[in-house]
Amino acid sequence: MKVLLAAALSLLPAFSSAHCIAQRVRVNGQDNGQLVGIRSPNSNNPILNVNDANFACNSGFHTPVSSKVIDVKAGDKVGVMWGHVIGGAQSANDADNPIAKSHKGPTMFYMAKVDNAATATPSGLKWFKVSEDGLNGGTWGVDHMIQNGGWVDTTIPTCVAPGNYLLRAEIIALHSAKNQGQAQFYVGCAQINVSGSGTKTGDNTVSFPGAYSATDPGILVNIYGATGQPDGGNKPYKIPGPAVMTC
Ligand SMILES: [Cu+2]
Repeated sequence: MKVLLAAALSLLPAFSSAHCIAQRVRVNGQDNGQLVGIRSPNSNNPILNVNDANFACNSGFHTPVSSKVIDVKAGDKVGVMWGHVIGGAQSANDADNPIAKSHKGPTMFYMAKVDNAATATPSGLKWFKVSEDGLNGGTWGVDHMIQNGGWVDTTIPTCVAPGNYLLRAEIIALHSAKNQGQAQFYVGCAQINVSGSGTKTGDNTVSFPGAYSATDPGILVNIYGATGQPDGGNKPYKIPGPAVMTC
């Protein structure tokens, strides 16, 4: 009985306390504040189905959803902050904030042109990839996110046309991804208004859902090498989705 209880307790973090939520937006390092200009879900549970109808921007939002559209200039550095729960840490010295260290995987940003970023419906949009951080020398995008206190930054391409966009921040946690349907997708969408003199509204655009398959090599993948370390077995990791847009 005692052994069973200990076993059950040791499993608990895997179920209840390891996930994360995108919840803040900063522009050139300036934080706009919690839940401002971003659609953040109440639940930190990941999406597991690549064909989920809400794969673009998640669902179950903390309400009211912010009506703020954040002004940025093409070329600005825009960051999204991830945290274990809304507010960041769930408790003092929360080892799973911003996310459990086991949750190795890539971080990415996509953008999609919309008429009004505060009200736009995320399904049916044409998304282009702005940046990605996969596996380099044993270090994952998620490791960088943890090192940066939950923040991941991207640069708005200088050639992007002025107007409203949804900026889609994504993390894929691959610790269980050797089994199909067990890669964990974390998503949040920032609401931004880009100014500048660019003309492009995307390259290599994709749909969400639709861009990913459950058997993509970067989604159905064993990230553990022969020594049991999450180093991708020293093989290159193929980040899902299209090529990053270039100006
Ligand atoms: Cu998790």
